[in-house]
Amino acid sequence: MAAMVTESPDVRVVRAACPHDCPDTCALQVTVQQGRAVRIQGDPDHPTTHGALCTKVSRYAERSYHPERVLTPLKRSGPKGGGRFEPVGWDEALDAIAARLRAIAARGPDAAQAILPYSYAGTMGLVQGDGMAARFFHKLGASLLDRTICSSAGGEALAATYGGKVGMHLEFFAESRLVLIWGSNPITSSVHFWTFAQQAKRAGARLICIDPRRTDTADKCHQHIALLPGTDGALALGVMHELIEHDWLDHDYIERHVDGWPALRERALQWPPERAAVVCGITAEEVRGLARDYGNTGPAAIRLNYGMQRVHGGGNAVRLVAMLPCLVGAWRHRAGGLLLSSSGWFRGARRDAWLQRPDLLAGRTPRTINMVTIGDDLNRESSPVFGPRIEAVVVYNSNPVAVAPESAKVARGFAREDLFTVVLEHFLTDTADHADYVLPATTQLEHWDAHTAYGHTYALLNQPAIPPLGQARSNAAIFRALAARLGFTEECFADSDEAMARGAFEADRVDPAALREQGWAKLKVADAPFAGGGFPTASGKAVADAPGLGVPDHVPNHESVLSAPELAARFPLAMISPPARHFLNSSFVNVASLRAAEREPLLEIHPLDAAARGIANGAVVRVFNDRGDYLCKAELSERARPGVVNGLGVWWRKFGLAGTNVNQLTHQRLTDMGRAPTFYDCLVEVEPGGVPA
Ligand SMILES: Nc1nc2c(c(=O)[nH]1)N[C@H]1C(S)=C(S)[C@@H](COP(=O)(O)OP(=O)(O)OC[C@H]3O[C@@H](n4cnc5c(=O)[nH]c(N)nc54)[C@H](O)[C@@H]3O)O[C@H]1N2
Ligand SMILES: Nc1nc2c(c(=O)[nH]1)N[C@H]1C(S)=C(S)[C@@H](COP(=O)(O)OP(=O)(O)OC[C@H]3O[C@@H](n4cnc5c(=O)[nH]c(N)nc54)[C@H](O)[C@@H]3O)O[C@H]1N2
Ligand SMILES: [Mo]
Repeated sequence: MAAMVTESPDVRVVRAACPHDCPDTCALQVTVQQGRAVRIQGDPDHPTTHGALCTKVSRYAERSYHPERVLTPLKRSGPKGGGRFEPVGWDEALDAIAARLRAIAARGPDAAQAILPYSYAGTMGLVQGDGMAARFFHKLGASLLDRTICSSAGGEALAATYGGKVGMHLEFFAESRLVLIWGSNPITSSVHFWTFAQQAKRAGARLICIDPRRTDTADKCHQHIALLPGTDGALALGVMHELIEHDWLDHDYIERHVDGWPALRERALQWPPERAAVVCGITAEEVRGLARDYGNTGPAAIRLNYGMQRVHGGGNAVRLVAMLPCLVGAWRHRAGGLLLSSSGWFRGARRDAWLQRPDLLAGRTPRTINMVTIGDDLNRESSPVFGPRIEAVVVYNSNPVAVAPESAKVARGFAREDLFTVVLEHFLTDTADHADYVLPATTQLEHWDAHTAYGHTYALLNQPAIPPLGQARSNAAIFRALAARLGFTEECFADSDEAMARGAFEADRVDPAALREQGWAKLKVADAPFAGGGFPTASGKAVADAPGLGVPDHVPNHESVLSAPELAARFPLAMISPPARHFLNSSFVNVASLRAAEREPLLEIHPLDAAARGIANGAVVRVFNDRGDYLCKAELSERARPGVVNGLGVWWRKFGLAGTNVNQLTHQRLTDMGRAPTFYDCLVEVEPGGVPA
């Protein structure tokens, strides 16, 4: 077995993979001394990890050995939502959970739909994510979950344009001459991309950041275009207008490899820079300058990220930006093109049907619940349209009470006395506080897994470094035990975690020997995958005018000064809530060293907006709209542009000054494509004061 890099009687190094929801998916080396994981490092040989880790994951041991880890099954001992529990044995907990699920499912042919699994990307592992869990819920006939909370607007837009979530190789950004960092803050949220961008910069490339917030990344680029949230589609159209006017187009590439350009060209001609500038809240010269740079500097690469698609028009905006590299022929070069996600390259390499076994539905078609609207859906009664009221929720790899929009409704739903809630967790999160049973889950140091990535093209294997702490069990082990109690006899319910991890990939696409020996294996993807077209669409061309969708356009926010003037009269500030550097969504908020680095929940507000409201730096402010209020500290800062406030990070509600976080203010309306959330499409007002509860 090649699990170890080096071995001595009491020190060994185990090859692992970072489980977190991040484009970088790092290859890890875990040093274990006398049975304890003492150091987590990046694999120096892995081409994109290159031996470096982010601050958060270099503290992964601190998180795993955290004194507040849940290490035994817990049963609720106080009022619902109160977070009071008593330890119980595994058998007692599993018997009670199985009995409750069985009773619901036994009521009739489709009755199991009243059970909802709720999960996202606490781990991105194929085994501890939707592996054994998916098999279990498919067999049970539970409601299906539309897993939309992050990337589905952009994902569907890429699929409509390129035929899948495919793009440039991360490594080749180092050779680009112009890098647009668009809706992305890589110094915070994908630091390994930033390494390649810096290499390009040192070699003379120009870096332009397109982001409403002046992020730490924006500070280090040559130019920052601080557009209003949700206006990227207008900016892309303005740029296209200039590419056409000045004939900075690659006609040959367009002719051969783009479908529907004439119709998009007509649309773009309606967007002179002056029009785009008004919508974007920037100058026409900024639009012209961006087009001039993009039309005349090659190879040009766009690092698009999901930050720009969390608004009503997110899908259309991604379709528009994704057309840009086709118009200038940037795809001809390996250092040109665009990267939003690389996960589509793994299509066919991952053995999804074997891992998840959708065939266990056996012809049943349970309803699908959108995870974004969990706030409304938990509070719905049975109806012919909705189906049965949700009676049981099993949460794993997610913290919906903190991360889902409009959290007052989410918390109210989870506080329902008649709802049966099971949460598989490492910690007593805001969601776990609402459970009837909390089941202790293992961390990545304690279980097997297999990983794909969405920011590079390497598959990874995670080997356990230490045995499970306390009584923790892996998600897969927990669902295996529940399956046994429910009498599920299919052989797949006996597969071990290790067997699932080792069997996760097609051997002809992901080299099993490389996975075994070095912990990772590269997919075969051409260096310049679309140099000669060959997009994975039906026509093999990039699609500008898609059947059923038409030509993309700028779609205004649900909530903005231009699109909702009456609402804006009461709530004139646009709020975005991008990631905090030392947290990962709501993970790591309880790691003392990382929380200390983020200090406290805060709102960045431009000094002019603060002065107009009598708000002093460091003052407690009330941020509010019709959905609720959020108390935090004001930080007067030019990181916020006038008219836009930045409420960073996803804090746990219980660490908030008044028991809420930014999602108290966000709403459940969806994007134009992909049924996704619109976290950054949100109007608020801010006032001084508000006494912390
Ligand atoms: N440290 C840290 N790293 C993370 C995460 C985290 O929470 N913390 N989250 C992880 C997850 S889940 C994901 S999905 C990935 C990527 O997650 P993303 O949310 O794409 O993260 P960022 O790269 O920070 O990009 C968001 C940037 O978009 C900007 N933005 C907001 N609205 C708009 C807009 O309308 N237009 C434009 N152009 N920009 C806008 C924000 O100000 C922010 O700087 O990162 C992952 N990495
Ligand atoms: N306002 C606002 N809200 C947002 C965002 C934003 O930018 N602004 N970002 C959104 C985005 S991009 C995303 S992806 C979502 C993320 O939402 P989630 O996927 O819910 O992410 P986390 O908040 O990190 O919660 C993951 C939980 O899984 C647990 N976990 C980790 N590993 C395991 C395991 O192996 N087993 C079990 N049982 N549990 C495990 C962790 O302890 C953690 O509590 O949040 C979204 N919410
Ligand atoms: Mo995400």
